[in-house]
This record gives sequence, C-alpha cells and structure tokens, in this order.
Amino acid sequence: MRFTSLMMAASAAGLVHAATKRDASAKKSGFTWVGANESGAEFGEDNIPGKLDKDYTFPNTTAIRTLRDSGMNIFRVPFLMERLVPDDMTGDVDAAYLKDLRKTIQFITESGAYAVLDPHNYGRYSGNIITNTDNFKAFWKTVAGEFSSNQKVIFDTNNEYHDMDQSLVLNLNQAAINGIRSAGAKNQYIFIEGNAYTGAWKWTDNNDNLKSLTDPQDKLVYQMHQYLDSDGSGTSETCVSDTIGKERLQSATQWLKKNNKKGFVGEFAGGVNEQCEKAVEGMLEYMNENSDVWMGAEWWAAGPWWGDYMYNLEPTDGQAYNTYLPILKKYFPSEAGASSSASSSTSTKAVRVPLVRPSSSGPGSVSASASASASASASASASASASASPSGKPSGGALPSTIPVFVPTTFATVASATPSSSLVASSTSSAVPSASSSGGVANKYGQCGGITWTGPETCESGSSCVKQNAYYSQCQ
Ligand SMILES: *[C@@H]1O[C@H](CO)[C@@H](O)[C@H](O)[C@H]1NC(C)=O
Ligand SMILES: *[C@H]1O[C@H](CO)[C@@H](O)[C@H](O)[C@H]1NC(C)=O
Repeated sequence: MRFTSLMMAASAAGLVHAATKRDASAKKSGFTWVGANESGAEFGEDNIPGKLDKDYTFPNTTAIRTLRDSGMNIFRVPFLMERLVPDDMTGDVDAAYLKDLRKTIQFITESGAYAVLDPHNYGRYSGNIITNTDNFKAFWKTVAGEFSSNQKVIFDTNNEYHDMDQSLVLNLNQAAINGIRSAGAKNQYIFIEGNAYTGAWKWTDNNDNLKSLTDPQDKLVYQMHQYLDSDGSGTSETCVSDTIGKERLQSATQWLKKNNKKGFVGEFAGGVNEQCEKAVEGMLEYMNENSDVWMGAEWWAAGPWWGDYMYNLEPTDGQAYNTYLPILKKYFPSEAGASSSASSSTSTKAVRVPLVRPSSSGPGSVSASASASASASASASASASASASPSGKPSGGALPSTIPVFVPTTFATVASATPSSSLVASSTSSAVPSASSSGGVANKYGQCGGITWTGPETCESGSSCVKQNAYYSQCQ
C-alpha cells in the first residue's frame, strides 16, 4: 500500500469506540502464527545505503516486546537487499547493517517468536528487475548462511513481485529456495511470494504456476497479501463491505486446498471503523475455519516511524492499536500466551504496527501495476517509505504531503538514546504492568526481572524466568 491523503488520523469517535471494553479473550485459534510487520530498516529507499536513524531505522524492541507480550508470535522484518549486500547480489554482507538486523531478529526469536527476514525489494535490485537467478540464489545463500542456525527465522524470498514475467517469478522463488537450503538452513520455513503484489484475491489468475515450486524440506508457505479497500491496495480507510475479507480469500483458499499447499496472509489491514473491523474479523474467522491451509496472518503494520498512518499498530499510540489488537488477539495462537496479557493491552495502550507499504499499487491491483513501469513503481514505493523519515519531510517526490502528523521529537530523543537506555525506559514504563503478573507471580511470557524491574521475579508454574538481557527477563 502507499501513503495517501486518506491516511488521516482516526477520528476521535473511532478511538473512543476502540477503547471501550471488548472481549479480548482469545478464542480457539487454529493458527500457527499471528503477528505484525515491523518496519524501519527498509525506509528511505531513495538513500542507499543511507544513514541509520536518519534515512532508516530498526524496529523498536520495546514495542515488539509489547506486541509479543500481548500474544503475537511472528514479526516480519523488512530490510533492503542493497543495504545488506551492497553493490552486487553476489557480494559480501555489510557488517554494520547485518549486526543491527541480527540484533532485531535475535530479540524476536529469543522471545520465542518467529522472525521473518523480508527483503523488501519488489523483485528489484538497484532499481532493476532481478533477472539473474544465479545471483539471486547467491544472495540468499549468503543471507541464509548468516541465520542458518536459528530455527525461528523464516526466509521470505522477496516482498511483492510485480510487473514481472510470470516464469521469472517462479524461477526466482526456486533459486531462493535452492540458495537457502544450500546454505545449510535445512529446517526453516520459506515464504513464497507471487507476482501482482502477491495479492490473494487475484492469486489464482496470476500465480497458479507457483504450485510447481519444490523444496526438499517441504516447508514452503505461500505468503499472500490482502487489503480490503476497493482496489485492494491498502490506501483507503474504507472497506468494501462487512464481508469483503472472507470473499477476497475464497479462491486462494480453494487453490491452497486443491494443491495441498499452506498459505499465510503476510499483510492485511483495514481502517479504524466498524465496517472494516467486521471485514477484518470476518477474514480472520474464515481463515481460522480453514486453518488446515492458512497458517496465520500479519497485520500491516507496526514500527517506530509510522506516525499517524491509518494502519499504525505500533504500541501504544498507533492509530489502529486500540481497535485492532483486541480483534487480532482473538486469533492469537494459544502457544503465544495471549491470556497472560489479555486484559492489559486492550485498555492501556495502542500498539502501533506500521502498515505502510511503499508500492504504488496494492497486492493484486493489476491495472494499477500494469500502468506503472517497474522502476516507477519502485521509486514510488521508495518515496512512500522515505516520507516517513524522522524529519517528517518526505525525501522522495511522489507522495509528499501524505503524512499529516509525525513524531519527530519523540523519535529523535529515543533514537539517539543508547539501546540500553531505551530498554530501561521501556522496562520501567508502567505500560503493561498488570499484563504480565497476577498475585505476585509473573505469567508465562511476562517480565520477571531486569534492571529497575520491581515486579514479580517468580514465574507461574510451568514456566521459568529466562534472562533476555540486562534489562529484561521473561517467563518462558
Ligand atoms: C519504543 O517503544 C516504547 C514503548 O512503546 C516507547 O516508549 C518509545 O518511545 C519507543 N521508541 C521509539 C524510538 O519509537
Ligand atoms: C510489512 O512491512 C512491509 C514493509 O514496509 C510492507 O510492505 C508490508 O505491507 C507489511 N506487511 C504487513 C503484514 O503489515
């Protein structure tokens, strides 16, 4: 999705509505994963490599912690191929960018959640469609080699291929699979994405050939994206109808069943209003009923730089946080310990999940994508991301005035703080206090220690306190 003028602040009425008590208790979910995108490292596509905390940033681990504590168990981490492996896909990794990326990934996986490595490149490298499958395979061999021992990492071959030859999309996905497995990453899941922005609603029209992909480990999951506005681009707060979520997934669901495949909705969202809330919940309900093929979903999006973006799920003041976290929570996998924080996150804060997608048209938005040349789309997407820069001023040209409000001062303060000080701040904040404990005993996935922690240090039976870092220990 892209930023547009529709990315307005949620109405006060919407927020009040959101804050009212909902039943936040998780229902029986058949999903393996429910989570969010954690944007930041892919921002500033116009500035490559760009500067850390100026052009791009890494996700806020404190905010991830809040979402994790609420029960999410998967986080997709977009990054740019050109920053991780600069100059040439067959080259070496950039040590500094890898270090920060690894820190984010490890924070997620050490919490027990899954981390999705998402090269947010739309099938392009340095602005050009990737046509050399050997080079793409080499890129993935290099990257997977860095994470091959982490079983909770999922490799996402590329974000939203579009306007590409269909057999090239097939071949690039296969090359990625081969590169990943040849790096010794034998057990991890691999997320496949399709052409036409990997849109679920038009999956069968565009991406049927991807059923022939093969993996010696048989751990492929088809990641589709689905927005619920009229053109499926995720650029409007308005959803087509109460039932559009379910309707848009039906043909893809049949495709998965017929071909004996697994699917995952890697991006979805709706505006903060009753129609979208129903449509989103209807989609999740339908997926849950078909959880033999749907492994779960990720909201678009969270991350520190989304500001007033309409789909912002970043804890705790993102526009969509108060409204959508309780809805998502009903579908959290029971593994994730949703019950431990069910009451707190609903009422205390907004989880800001960044939902910005840079592309100029949405998943499956065929006509839009057809009209945009590959590079035009790529740069439009870059400018959309860049527009969320901390300065609040878009560095790209295309979609400048689309971010009405930003949070530059807050960001600047926190961004310049050392990681440890921001962690201290987070662990001392009373944001989710009651979420993680009851009766002097911390619940599973609750905090149980760390500098400045004054809460319970013992865990409920069945879990024990595990130190994550100096600032945070968790019952697991
Ligand atoms: C990180 O998240 C915490 C808690 O949600 C928040 O207090 C802090 O300001 C955030 N930092 C940044 C850089 O956004
Ligand atoms: C995740 O983030 C990427 C990059 O910003 C975005 O394109 C994508 O739509 C997001 N996905 C979800 C599920 O939020």
